[in-house]
Amino acid sequence: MNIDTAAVGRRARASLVGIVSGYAALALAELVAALVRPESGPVIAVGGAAVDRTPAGVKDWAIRTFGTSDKLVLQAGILVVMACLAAGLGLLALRMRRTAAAGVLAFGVIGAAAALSRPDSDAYTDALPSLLGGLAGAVVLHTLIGPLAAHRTADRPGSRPDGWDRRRFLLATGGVAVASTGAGALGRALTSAGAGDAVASRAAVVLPRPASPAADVVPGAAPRVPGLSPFVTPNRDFYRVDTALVVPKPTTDGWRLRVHGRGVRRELNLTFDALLSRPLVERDITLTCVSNEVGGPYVGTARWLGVPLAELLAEAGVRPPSRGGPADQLVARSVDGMTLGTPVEDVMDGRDALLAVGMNGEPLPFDHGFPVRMVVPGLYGYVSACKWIEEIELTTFAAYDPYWVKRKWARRAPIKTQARIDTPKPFARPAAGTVVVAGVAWAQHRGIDRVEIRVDDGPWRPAELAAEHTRDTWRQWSYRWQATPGTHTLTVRATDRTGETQTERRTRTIPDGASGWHSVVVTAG
Ligand SMILES: Nc1nc2c(c(=O)[nH]1)N[C@H]1C(S)=C(S)[C@@H](COP(=O)(O)O)O[C@H]1N2
Ligand SMILES: [Mo]
Repeated sequence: MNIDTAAVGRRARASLVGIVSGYAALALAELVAALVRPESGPVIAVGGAAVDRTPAGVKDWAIRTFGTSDKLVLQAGILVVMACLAAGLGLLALRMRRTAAAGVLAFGVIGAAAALSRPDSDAYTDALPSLLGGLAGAVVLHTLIGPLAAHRTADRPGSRPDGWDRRRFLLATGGVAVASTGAGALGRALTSAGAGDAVASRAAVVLPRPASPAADVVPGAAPRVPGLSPFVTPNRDFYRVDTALVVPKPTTDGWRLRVHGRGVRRELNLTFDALLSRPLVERDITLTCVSNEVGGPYVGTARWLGVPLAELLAEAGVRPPSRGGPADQLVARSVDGMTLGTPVEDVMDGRDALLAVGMNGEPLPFDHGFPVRMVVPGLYGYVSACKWIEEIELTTFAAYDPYWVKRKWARRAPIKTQARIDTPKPFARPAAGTVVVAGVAWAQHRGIDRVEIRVDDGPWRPAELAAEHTRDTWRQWSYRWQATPGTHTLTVRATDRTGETQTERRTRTIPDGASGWHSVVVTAG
């Protein structure tokens, strides 16, 4: 067989030209995005648009499978797909130079459309990075492919002679790659300089002392059992769930909170300083994500410092529906365009609904909503815990569906009572004899009354409950198990203060949170 090595080499070079064109497009887009708005760059725009359109089930799977690195996996995936498409366009360019260049431009148009479709996009300039990047990529492809394409048609009159210069090809291609890297790096540098302002802004925040401090967590509420989650979750370990591919980095200077809508008699427009100058309260509250599977990790407790939201609403003239107010839904909007809807009644019923500025003694971390977020005890995060908040609109459930509700999640979602076994871990091999089984149980704002353990199909036995800190926090429990050699299934269930015991029925997380009992299988030996 006779392999045409020249043809193979030409195709390889054409693919390379395609990839370099794509790279040039992305790099220039990155630079333009740094000047326009970092989130308007094509990878973030396409990734974000994909997140917006992902069916709830797939998103749930992604969160489950990749955890907090789901976003990195998504971006890496986009880059791999783009590289393949670019190589394909390079090959196509050998035969159809103009069509392939138009293809690169078309991807720029798709990126621009994605950028404009994002909820946080409010200016047509968001289309610029992808459009200019696409244009640059098209020009690069058209130019670099020229000599390679000419080779094919060298016998046609007027075209370049055969034997196109390898050195010139490498110089041109390498030159474009180097220039692109420079443009991309400049873009990155500009973007992180912008983020630097936010870092300085956060570092400059001095949190006032609370007018109403949280009670100390008594030792009885936080027993020391190896393997048991700490009662207060450190910020660095606190779960993070959001749609933001680029963590928003607002500065306190530019931040305002607008409160408006139905039943608002006096609109509010608060600065960060105005918020901090109000009497602050400090509360320990356990947050839970509706995407948390039975036994899952998306739950944590923090000491929040913030402004009571009900007081602020009352000042604006808002009344809850039970006192004749016309709005039953509070829609919180973040700087990245997220919308979360919370029952006005819940926020104003006396519970510690907060506009939080502090988390475990420091200003909110960027990942957790700096400078201000909402926290409402008893409600899943997606219906209450708006991070990077900048607007509160009073409306009705009938008039408006926020982001997750548009995607088939429930309008109202109080947290379901749950218990989790932290230790022993699944498939652990403890020594037979006394094994301490321990974990956490939560039923925020109702309180946990009882936790029971079952070994295999035996009877339910009461676990030892740690003291209750507040009914808005989880409660720790433990159980001294006399393990006999062999493989056993440990199952836990909790009963909340309304007297309701967790149902055994396992449900998916969609539409309003998973139910069912957590169990682990261990082998004692
Ligand atoms: N702006 C914004 N706020 C948001 C979200 C989001 O995607 N964007 N996700 C919500 C969800 S689903 C949860 S569970 C909590 C998680 O808060 P955490 O990341 O600080 O743990 O934030 C909520 N607030
Ligand atoms: Mo969530």
